[in-house]
Amino acid sequence: MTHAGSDRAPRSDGTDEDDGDHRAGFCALVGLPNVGKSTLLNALVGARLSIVTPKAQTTRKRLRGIYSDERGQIVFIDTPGLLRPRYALQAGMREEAEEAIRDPDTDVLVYVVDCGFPRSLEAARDFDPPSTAEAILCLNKIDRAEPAEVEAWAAEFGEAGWSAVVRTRADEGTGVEELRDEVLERLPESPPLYPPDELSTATLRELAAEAVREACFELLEEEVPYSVAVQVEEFREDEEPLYIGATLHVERTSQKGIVIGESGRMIREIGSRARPRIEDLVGRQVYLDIWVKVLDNWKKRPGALARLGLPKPREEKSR
Ligand SMILES: Nc1nc2c(ncn2[C@@H]2O[C@H](COP(=O)(O)OP(=O)(O)O)[C@@H](O)[C@H]2O)c(=O)[nH]1
Ligand SMILES: [Mg+2]
Repeated sequence: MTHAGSDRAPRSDGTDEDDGDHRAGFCALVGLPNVGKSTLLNALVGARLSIVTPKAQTTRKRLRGIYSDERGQIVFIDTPGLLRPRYALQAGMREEAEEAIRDPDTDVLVYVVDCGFPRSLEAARDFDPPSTAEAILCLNKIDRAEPAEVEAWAAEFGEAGWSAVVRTRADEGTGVEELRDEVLERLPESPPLYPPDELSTATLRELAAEAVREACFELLEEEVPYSVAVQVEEFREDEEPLYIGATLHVERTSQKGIVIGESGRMIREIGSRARPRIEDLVGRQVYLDIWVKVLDNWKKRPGALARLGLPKPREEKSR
């Protein structure tokens, strides 16, 4: 595809009237848990916005990452994995993903599969894309299958009516540029939707809270990180270093002890992992203060989920 104006200097004020063939729109990344959606979002945007861990179900709500160049702007939407919900938080997570799929504003849908996870290929075969969006199939984790197999799947899905099939290895950035190009050329002509220097619609507070949660997933075991919700209560930009006060909510008293650790060792380790990541995002030094509190069974209580700003099921039956 050629761009008449591609050698034109990018405008940063977003008020360019001569937009030519500039494109802009929304692209949702969807698929089963753990297939690499958040890794892709970060690679596509070129910033560490979304939590990536080897553990499934770490993404709890939609997160927007924005990519802009002189050809156009893509607002990528990372979503929770399409899982079978077992409690209120998971029901809300599932609805988050489904809303992104059905949303008439979603121009392009990227359905992500893990080449080393047969069930995700099965799920792609069963997936029924909405008529409102163009659907691209992304064969991710190509390193986890034989090249001949990947080839065969690419042919199979190509014939099955997907608008495009792209092969990626998201953790190393392979194929990411091609995926971005395939998305971009399917977006409508439009001026930028957000200022081109913006990386996300999430606030720095929200991204800081996610960085703390990511450290929890790396350092805490079994069910404990799933029982953690983080809220940034104080974000004092007029102080040097930037002061961030966060509360880490757990579900039970026994978990509080684990998260704090012997003589506070664990909570200090969580803080020292999260802090440099937050500093990268805000571009300055950060003082991070973390408190641990018990919020009984918050994952199962729609009221608590709402208080924490987490998705809750829309039609919760009264109990
Ligand atoms: N081998 C391999 N691992 C990957 C690739 N892409 C992502 N991962 C890993 O897969 C795990 C899950 O990734 P994540 O992005 O959190 O998946 P999500 O649940 O779909 O958002 C992480 O450990 C990633 O590092 C890939 O292309 N190859
Ligand atoms: Mg994720």
